[in-house]
Amino acid sequence: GGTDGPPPVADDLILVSNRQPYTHSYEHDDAGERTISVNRPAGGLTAGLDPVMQETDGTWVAWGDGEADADVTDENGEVRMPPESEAYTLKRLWLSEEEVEGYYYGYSNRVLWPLCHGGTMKTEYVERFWQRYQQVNERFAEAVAESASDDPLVWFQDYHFTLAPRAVRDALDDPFIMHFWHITWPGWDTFRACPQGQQLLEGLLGNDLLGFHVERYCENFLDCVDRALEDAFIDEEGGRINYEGHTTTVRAFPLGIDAESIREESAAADASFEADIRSTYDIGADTTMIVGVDRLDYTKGIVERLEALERLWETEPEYQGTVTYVQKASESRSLIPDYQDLQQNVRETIERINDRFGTPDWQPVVYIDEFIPQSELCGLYRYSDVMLVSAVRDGMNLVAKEYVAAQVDDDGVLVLSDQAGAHEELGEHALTINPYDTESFADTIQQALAMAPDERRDRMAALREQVAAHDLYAWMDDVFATARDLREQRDHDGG
Ligand code: GDG
Repeated sequence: GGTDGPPPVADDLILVSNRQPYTHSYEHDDAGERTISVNRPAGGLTAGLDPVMQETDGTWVAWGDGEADADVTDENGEVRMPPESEAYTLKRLWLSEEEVEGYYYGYSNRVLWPLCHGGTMKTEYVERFWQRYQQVNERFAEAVAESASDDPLVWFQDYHFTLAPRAVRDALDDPFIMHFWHITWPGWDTFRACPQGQQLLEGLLGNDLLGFHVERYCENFLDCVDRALEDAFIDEEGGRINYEGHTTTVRAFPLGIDAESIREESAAADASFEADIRSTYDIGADTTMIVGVDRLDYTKGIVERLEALERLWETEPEYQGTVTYVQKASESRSLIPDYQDLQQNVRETIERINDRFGTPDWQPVVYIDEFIPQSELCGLYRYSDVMLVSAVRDGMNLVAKEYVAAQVDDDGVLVLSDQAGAHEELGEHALTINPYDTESFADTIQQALAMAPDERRDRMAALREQVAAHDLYAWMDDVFATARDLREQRDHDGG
């Protein structure tokens, strides 16, 4: 094709994600009148994709929830968003209680989530989970097909939609479909335990482009396809799979963050903000602050981290009374028993540590379980001397990157698990740990606490450069440029 300037992302972009960018809720004003208010995307990928959608006048398909959501949509579940510009269509799908239980809590989070993170012992192959997962994927695929024009670019997000890409391909005439997989892809020896493995792979091979965070997940995926699907042709070097006459390109696109906005919010959090945090959580002015920020999930290695800290306070008593660990943990998927067990385990471990070492003037571990606004989170990052990321397995881990972007004074130290995708990019300048190796993890925390200011600055400056250069917008450019190339190639090769 011709090259006159950057082509638009797509004329007809259809984005599909489980979570929606905007939710509606009822409020009561002073006069007692019921009004509907809109909640906007708080940050991360959703906030980043919203302006892309506004630019392209596409459709965003997602799970709509609640009466206020239903109140503002038409009979097709559609509403123009955002309210002030009505730039694109948000298409909401209503899920029944059974669908939510089976598709979301069931197959997505009790099968695919543990399976992909290597936890085959946590997977629960309940027949109705799978049935409802198939049913909901079918419904999302139908919604996409209804919204599509002649030449759509369909973009699926994450593991909730393994089957929909193939269904969309079957329903439309040569659509361009891509998918970004936000979690790890396991090796064959783990994946082969899944009874629905073949259908999952076939569903994903409905895509033209399939993205993962890092190269290793791409390799794992190719290997799984190679072993599970006899008729697949694999070009390992080019990352291409041909299956039943259709080609899927598999590529690594490490997701970045909006580093600039984190930097700004962090810079805006001044010394009085630090004093506020310390007084709110009763942390002495001279006490060193270590921080951890996670969704309360068994993949994040929270208990492993607490055990390493316990060992540090035990073997290096000079850190008793001088170092406090702040754990920000947001409750997540708490209808699932494994998550309830984790919550209890985390609380008990913290109590044990605080009982063991705590004094009237010093609490070793501070636990924050309420959601905090982005600006406060950035302040917490900035004024924490050390961040611990100890995931036992994690697709990327954006928290590690956010901490880096918030170090406007270049004086924090990142301790990072080699089991997180982020380690591929940040491992060289962070301090690496294996979350299961408690003794050496504790030593590494000590190394972080004792690091000379020069070394801290050098390491953090290198990390900040990396995170800023590979931010969310660079990621989007890369994804869309690849899609554009593949579409052009497809049009050139002819159908
Ligand atoms: C999946 C993959 C991959 C948390 N608490 C608060 C808050 N957060 C924000 C963080 C961060 C996000 O939530 C968590 O993202 P992570 O990447 O750390 O982890 P997952 O939720 O497991 O995400 C992961 C990611 O998808 C993207 O592809 O990196 O590997 O598992 O942005 O800041 N934000 C605010 N208040 C909180 O209390 N404002």
